[in-house]
Amino acid sequence: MLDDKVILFLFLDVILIFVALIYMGKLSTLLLKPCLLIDLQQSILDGNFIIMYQPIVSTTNGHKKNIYGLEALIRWNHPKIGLIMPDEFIPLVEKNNLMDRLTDILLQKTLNDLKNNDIFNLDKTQNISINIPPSYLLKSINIKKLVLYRDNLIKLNWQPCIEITEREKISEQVIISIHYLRKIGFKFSIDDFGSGCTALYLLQEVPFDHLKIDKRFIEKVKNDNDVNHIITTIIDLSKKLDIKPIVEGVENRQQVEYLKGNGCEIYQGYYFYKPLNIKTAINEIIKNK
Ligand code: G
Ligand code: MN
Repeated sequence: MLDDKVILFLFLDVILIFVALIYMGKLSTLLLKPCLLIDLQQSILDGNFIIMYQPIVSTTNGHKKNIYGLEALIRWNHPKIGLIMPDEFIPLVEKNNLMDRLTDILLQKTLNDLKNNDIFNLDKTQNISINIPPSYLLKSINIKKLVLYRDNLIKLNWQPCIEITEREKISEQVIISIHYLRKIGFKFSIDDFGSGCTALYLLQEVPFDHLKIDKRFIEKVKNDNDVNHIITTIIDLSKKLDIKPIVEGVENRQQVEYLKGNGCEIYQGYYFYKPLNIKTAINEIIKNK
């Protein structure tokens, strides 16, 4: 028989675990996990997602914050948990074949935001980057939708750029779609470069406009004396291929110094801007024009 003291200790242990989970912000997600798929399906029907816009910054003309474009980033606005980051819910979306539906929501909401916050008084076209998984480009219906989005975005003075993630393999059919979409006016970035399934030959097959160097490489640069052969080699390679590199996840001045020293000119990361709501993002573009 367990005596009272042991029971009390066990009880305290359980409480401690709960406190630790609450502290780590994991409890709500864990308790709700079994319902998450149902909630996700419902949220997709209801469009319970919001789009944040992270400025991408160029230092080509010496300005500290010359905005080069915005990346549209989706967040799940869960009715009970609140905002959930893509890293936490995209695996569930992928596992349940809901990626096309989510991409439709991302495109639709981004277009709506840009329609409702126009930039007509700016004389320059701005870049809008949208994350699209390779599998989306396999279906002709999706290509037709993208053509319409291109028309609408260009009318609003936005140059659409598709960020193709390399989490999935990029098949021959996807390469054909990329060539077509590029021909009709989309720009293309290869996203999270170096972290996924990219075969180097792809850089030869597809004329990408940008190569986004994954933030995991940048994390390693702690000061401007750190030598990161992978970053410098990727920058060299992309320049030789005439693809402009964009460095993701820049969080401090030392990283910028180091990257500038190695010839990088376009950056994205908390050091410059966190993801912003559409109004703030557009205000920043106007302020920096
Ligand atoms: O894979 P992709 O590049 O689309 O991912 C962008 C994600 O990275 C976004 O969710 C964004 O919030 C996050 N992010 C953007 N800038 C930084 C940064 O400087 N540091 C970290 N850790 N994450 C960032
Ligand atoms: Mn991206």
